[in-house]
Amino acid sequence: MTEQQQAGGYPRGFVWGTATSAYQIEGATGEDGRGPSIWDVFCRVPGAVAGGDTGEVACDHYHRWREDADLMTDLGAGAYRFSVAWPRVLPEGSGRVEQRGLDFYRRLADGLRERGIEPYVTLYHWDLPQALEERGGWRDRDTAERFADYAEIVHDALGDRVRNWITLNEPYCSSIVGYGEGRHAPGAKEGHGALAAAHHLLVAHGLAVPRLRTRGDERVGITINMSPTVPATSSPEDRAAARRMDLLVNRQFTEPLFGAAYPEDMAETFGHLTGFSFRREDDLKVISAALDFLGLNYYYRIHAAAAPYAEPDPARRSAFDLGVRSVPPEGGTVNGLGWPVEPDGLYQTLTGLAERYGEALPPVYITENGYGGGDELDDQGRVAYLRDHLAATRRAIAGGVDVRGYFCWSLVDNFEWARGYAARFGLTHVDYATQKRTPKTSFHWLRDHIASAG
Ligand code: GBH
Repeated sequence: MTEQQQAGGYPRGFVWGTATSAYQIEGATGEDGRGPSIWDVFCRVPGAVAGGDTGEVACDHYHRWREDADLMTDLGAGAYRFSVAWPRVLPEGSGRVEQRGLDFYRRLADGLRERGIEPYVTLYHWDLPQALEERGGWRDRDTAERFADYAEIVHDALGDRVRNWITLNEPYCSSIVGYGEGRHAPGAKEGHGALAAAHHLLVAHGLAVPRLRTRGDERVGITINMSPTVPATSSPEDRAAARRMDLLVNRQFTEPLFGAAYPEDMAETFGHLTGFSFRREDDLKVISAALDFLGLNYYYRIHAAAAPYAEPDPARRSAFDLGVRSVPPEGGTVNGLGWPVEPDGLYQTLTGLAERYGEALPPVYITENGYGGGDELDDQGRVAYLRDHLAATRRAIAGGVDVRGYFCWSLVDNFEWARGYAARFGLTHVDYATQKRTPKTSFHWLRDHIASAG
């Protein structure tokens, strides 16, 4: 072990934390002047969310955040990644600022710092103000400009107490799942619109970067989700399918960010969706602004096989409809939601990023990784998941990848988007009837692991 490495195989100063997002935990959606977001609206669409669940109350974190911060202290975490709800700060998306919304996050950041916990603030975790969606949402370039304004407003209010900034969480989900697959808000199934959304999210990120750097001591990054794609067989058809999926989920985002280029197979894969008229000449320069870190969310690997397109007419196809079917390996381990458990995919993602982008890749923080299950307290599946993904992380570090931190998703069970409250990712169980928090076995396991890592 080198001098830089401490006991347990983690580098000196390695950051340990948990992650959450505003709509998934805060509740209090009608309080202190908050405006509606696309998720408030989407949750009311019949059949959109399992059980008809909504984020109206969620974990009531808006009122119980002190108790949740105490849980972080018990865990021994030195950092916490949370998101700011855009519609709390700007109820109409732009224009009038709601001071009470900003005050909540100032109190939260102060409460964390009093406990020795460093805030990592995500500015956008999917809760677009509904007013902006009504003007086109992420299909429209104007939303990117509005995001940069919003970023500056939050930075002005919190910049004296927050140093680590994450512009976006998972632009793949906000664009392709929201505007292409339609399983997330705003529930659209579009081709061109979903690709435009992906592009405008990247532009929004790039425009916000300089607006978050006005003090000089900030560290600015973006969080993307990555899923390595593996062809189900070695047939040329399955290999081509895996490559299309890799473009959709991964390279569409990493290439502009770290390679300052659009992937060469964009036209071949998406050309039928009426082209790329949303691109402007200087966009790549904006998008590829140098970053202080990359936030990586890793959950699973995708095993891809060629399949018939859902929509035969290419002109009417959604961006998600790529002639690919996901075929998890038979007999493989899965989590409680049926997602493949493949820690090697995390190692592969980390080493693959370092190989592909070299010096252009900033230090990496794993900003989410976790296990979805049911309401068990003795969550051995989650313990094994964390143990094995942390081992994969140490292996990547030993192999030379600059990984600086690990944030477990999630601190508490919460509103799991289209799956509602039935799917649970927490280290801490939440009884939604009483809001009682109970640390699970995995909480104690991670606490001991953090303590022994020093
Ligand atoms: C993250 O997304 C989110 O950032 C976080 O808010 C969320 O709570 C967490 O993961 C856990 O899901 O439902 O089987 O069809 C992770 C990326 C992309 C994973 C969409 C789930 C759908 C798989 N997600 N994907 S499935």
